[in-house]
Amino acid sequence: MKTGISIIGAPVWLGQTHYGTNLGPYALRAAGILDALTLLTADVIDAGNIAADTKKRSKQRRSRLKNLRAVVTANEELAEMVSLATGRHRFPLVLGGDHSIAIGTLAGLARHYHNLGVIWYDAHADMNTPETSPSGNIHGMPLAASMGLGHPSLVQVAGYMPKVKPENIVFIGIRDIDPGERELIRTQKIKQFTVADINERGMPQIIRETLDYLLSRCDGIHLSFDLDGIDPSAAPGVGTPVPGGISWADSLLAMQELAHSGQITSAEFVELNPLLDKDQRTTQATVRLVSLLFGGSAVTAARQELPAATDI
Ligand code: B3U
Ligand code: MN
Ligand code: MN
Repeated sequence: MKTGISIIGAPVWLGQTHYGTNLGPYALRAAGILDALTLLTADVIDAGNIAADTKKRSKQRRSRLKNLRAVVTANEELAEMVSLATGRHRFPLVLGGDHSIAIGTLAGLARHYHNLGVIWYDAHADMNTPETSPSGNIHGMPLAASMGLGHPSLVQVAGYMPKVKPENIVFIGIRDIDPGERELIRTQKIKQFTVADINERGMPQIIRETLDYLLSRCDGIHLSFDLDGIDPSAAPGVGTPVPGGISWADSLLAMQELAHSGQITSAEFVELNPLLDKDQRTTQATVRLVSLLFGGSAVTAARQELPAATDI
């Protein structure tokens, strides 16, 4: 049983090339994520942000990986904060940041679980290695690194490897997959649900199948929610939008079904870029999704979008 929620901000953008994902935690706090959660569960702590300087590009010529040193430093620190919260039996809720921060989140979590399950809600598989990456962006590599594949300093964050086993991963919504990633998914037999599967069977059923699959072998389940998993029409504020995504309605259903199960033990919401957003839609969407994940009703979530009293 988790005793409360610990919010941890990871303002990182150097895992990709669009400045702005580092502003995600600030935008979400400004949009009232703390109040929204406190209404649902009294015990919410804002643990603040990782302190690492994540603004400066690291000078590292000759490396295929962009900003390797800065990304590793941020993730080492994040791993410690996540581990601390988990060790206190709290629910770590990590606010990104680009998806490279999953390396630190998973490194902090997996110390506490024998078989950590991971739901990877994303347009991308994030399973590239330095050899297969088309971009050199580390946000396309966190899942491979967490499985023990890739650059030694990514693989060894928090001093051990691997963090996640392939049979404990479920992809939901992936649709932009590089050849090397496709090969890994195939050879490692990683479970995946596409948008077509969701349309065919309905999101509640997909979530039930996901949980059945993971619960048979896992002692904790982490939700790694990349906002670009959602269709860009509902979540435009991301650096790499991919059309044909999961609908907004299905994303709400996914959170409700996960909340209903009571099985999620940690979560992170990543890739929100407030500078690329339209009318704060993606920021607001994230607050609604997080609220639903913690048992908020769709009505409560909708109420957060009403104008302030002074505007009426
Ligand atoms: N798979 C590509 C693109 C990408 C991955 N994650 C995002 N984009 N958000 C890569 O660069 O690895
Ligand atoms: Mn991702
Ligand atoms: Mn993505």
